[in-house]
Amino acid sequence: MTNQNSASPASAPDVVKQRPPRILSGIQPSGQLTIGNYLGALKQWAALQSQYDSFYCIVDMHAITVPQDPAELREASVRNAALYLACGLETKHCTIFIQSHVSAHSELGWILNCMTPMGWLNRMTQFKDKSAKMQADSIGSGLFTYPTLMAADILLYQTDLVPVGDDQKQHVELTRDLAQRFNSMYGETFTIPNVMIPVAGARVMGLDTPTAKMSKSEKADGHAVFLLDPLDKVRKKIMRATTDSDRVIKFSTDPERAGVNNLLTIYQAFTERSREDIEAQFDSKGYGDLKKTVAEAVAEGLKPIQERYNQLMGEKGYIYEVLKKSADRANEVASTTLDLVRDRIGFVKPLR
Ligand code: AQP
Repeated sequence: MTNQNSASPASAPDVVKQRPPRILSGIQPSGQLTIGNYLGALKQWAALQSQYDSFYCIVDMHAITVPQDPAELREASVRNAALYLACGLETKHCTIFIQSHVSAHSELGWILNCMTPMGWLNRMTQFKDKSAKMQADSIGSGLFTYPTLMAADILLYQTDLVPVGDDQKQHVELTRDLAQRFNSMYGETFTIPNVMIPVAGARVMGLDTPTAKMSKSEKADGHAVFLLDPLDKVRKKIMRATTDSDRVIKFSTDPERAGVNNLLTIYQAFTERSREDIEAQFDSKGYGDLKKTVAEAVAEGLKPIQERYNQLMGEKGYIYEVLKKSADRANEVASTTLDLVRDRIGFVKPLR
C-alpha cells in the first residue's frame, strides 16, 4: 500500500490527539459488492485494522445521491454489514456502522457545503463520470455535493488515514483542502487526513470493458464479479473476459492490452505475488491458461468469504447488535467533533 500524501502532522486540538491513529472508510450500499470493492477497499481495511482505531461505514446517505429502491437499499445495507465481517473485519478492532445512524454526518456535511467553493466541486471527475450517464433533469444536487458529505464522514472522526481505491483519491484531496481551509478560518479543529491506495487492485476494471472501472451499479452481465456470485458463475465471467489478439501475458499500461493487464492485476491482488513472479509463471502460456488460473484464484479467494457470509446471515440479530453498538460509539466520537465545529463557527450552544 502507498501513502499518497506526504504526512502532515495531525492538526486537531490536543484533546482529540490523545488516542491511537484512526482510519475511516466506507462503501455505498448501492448494489452487490464487487471484487473491485474488495480489492480496492475491504481487503486493505482488514489488513490495517489491528494497527488503527478503525471506523468503517455503510454509506447509505451517499447511495441516495442516485435513485435507490427503498427495500433494496435496506437489504443491501444489512448485507454489506455481513460482508464487511465476512471479509475479515473484527468488532474488537472496528466500529462498523450505518452512516444514517449518526446524524452528525448530515450536519457537518451541510456546514462544509456552505464553505466549499463551487469550482472545487466542478473539478471532481467522479461527478462528471456519473452525471454523464444520467438524464440532465434527473441529476440531483446531492450527487454534485457528494464530496462534502464524504469530507464530513472523514473529518468527524479526526481521521488520520483513509484507505480507498484509486477513484476516491481526488475526494480525499478535497477533504484535506477543506480541513485546511476550515482550520485556517476558525482555528485548529480537524486532523488533516492522508489517503492510502493499495499497490495491487487500486483500480479493477470491468471484465467486458477493461478501459472502464468495474462498478457495482453497471448492469451488463459480464461486467463485474460480485462477491456473492456462485463460484461457477465467477469462473464463467472470467473465462469470457475481454482480452486482445496479441498473445503476450505481461502487465501493461497500453489501453489496447487493458484486458490482460486487468486479469493480471486481479490475480496479483488475490495471490499477493510479485509482478515478476506472475509474468514468469505465464511465460509462453496462452490466454486460456491465464483465464483459467485467474478464475481459480478468484473462486478460491471468494469461497471462505461466502461461507462466512452465509453463516452470518443466519444470525441477523448479531449483525443488528454490532450495528447498534457501533453506532453508539460512532455517535459519541462524532458529536465531540461536531460540538467543537458548532462552537467555532458561532452557533449558540443549546441548554442541555
Ligand atoms: N473497480 C474498483 N477498483 C478498486 N477499488 C474500487 N472501489 C470501487 N470500485 C473499485 C473502491 O470501493 C470503495 C467503495 O466504493 P463505493 O461503492 O462507495 O463507490 P464507488 O467508487 O462509486 O464504487 P462503485 O462500485 O463504482 O459504486 P457505484 O456503481 O454505486 O457508483 C472505495 O474505496 C472505492 O475506491
